Amino acid sequence: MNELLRRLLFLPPQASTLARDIDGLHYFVIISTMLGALLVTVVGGWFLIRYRRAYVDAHPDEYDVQARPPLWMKIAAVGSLFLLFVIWWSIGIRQYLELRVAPEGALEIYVTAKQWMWKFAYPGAARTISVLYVPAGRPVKLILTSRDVIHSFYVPDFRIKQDAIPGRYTTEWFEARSPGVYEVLCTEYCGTGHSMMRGRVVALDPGDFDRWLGGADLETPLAELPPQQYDPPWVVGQTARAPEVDPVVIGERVAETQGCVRCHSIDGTPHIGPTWAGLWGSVVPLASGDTVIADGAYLTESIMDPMAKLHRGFPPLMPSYLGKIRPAEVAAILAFIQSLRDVEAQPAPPPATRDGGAP
Ligand code: HEC
Ligand SMILES: [Cu+2]
Repeated sequence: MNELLRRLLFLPPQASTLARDIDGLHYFVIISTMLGALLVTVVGGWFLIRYRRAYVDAHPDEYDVQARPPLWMKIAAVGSLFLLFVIWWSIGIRQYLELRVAPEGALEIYVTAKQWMWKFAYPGAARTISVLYVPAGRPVKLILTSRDVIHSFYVPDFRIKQDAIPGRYTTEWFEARSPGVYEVLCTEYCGTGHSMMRGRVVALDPGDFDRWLGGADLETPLAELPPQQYDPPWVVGQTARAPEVDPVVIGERVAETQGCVRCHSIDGTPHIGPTWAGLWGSVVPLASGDTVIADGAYLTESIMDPMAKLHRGFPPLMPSYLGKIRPAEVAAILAFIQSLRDVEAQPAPPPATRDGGAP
């Protein structure tokens, strides 16, 4: 019955312990409204025929136009509506409490939403981005907040959805029934990147999860994930493994998430801003006529206060990132730019010809 209705309503798999109860309520609401609609239709139809004008006119003596419904009928009508309310309310409050109150001893994971990604912090020092690792068969409590606007953490397969609100902590909990990969969506419109604000819950075998939290390698389960759907975790701290804390890799990732690469090329092709290929250590001609060596100090200044020194031949389009990226991220970007030191740069076209013809 459950499975039939689930398929009939095109609901996703019931992958959490709560999912079935929530679907049960869903079925109850749908079935009772359908029965209600059916009742109204049948009674209305019967009235339509039984009391049609031609019949009533032909049999005036059969009708008492003064008739009023007896008291018992009024009480029954009001009473059954009230009963319906009480039944729904008691089912609802039970499920609400079950949904809201995490069981004792649930694993607590902090979730920070920001435009446009999810960050997860586990007990200990483990951190991941976009991919939430949890043990299957154990309750997990999420404590959510947002760094910017309202987002909403939604896992359709688990039937859980909760807003993440800046300056506030909200919670939700779930227990994945079995190991697997489940989709995470943001369901609060949060800006231009909203539709890309996706993630995954990877429910691991509890033993695997403990090993992962302890810093062990997890090649097998992760390798099974479809590659195009899987966003590799950025793990720092206790569970850090060499390739993931390589600042060059992090820098490249930050440059992508922050949108730097929309204006800066990394392969030397001309773009809106100066290419990063071969930039590190080069002599930069400035709009003021001076030159400057592109070292860490100059590059940091260019990111935080881009108007202070303008690269000659480029429009003053670069936005300031002061307060928008953390010092560690700046350092990672610098490491990334440094790694592009030996990439051959092509001469940047003067702005006037940029629209005129392809170089
Ligand atoms: C809207 C386009 C745009 C975006 C986005 C952008 N930049 Fe720029 N950037 C420019 C332009 C144009 C210049 C050249 C003018 C200037 O020096 O301010 C520049 C200059 C720079 C320079 C100095 C390079 C030089 O040759 O003088 C650095 C370093 C830099 N950007 C880093 C970044 C980083 C890091 C990000 C992302 C966090 C970023 N930019 C995002 C347009 C952009
Ligand atoms: Cu969002």
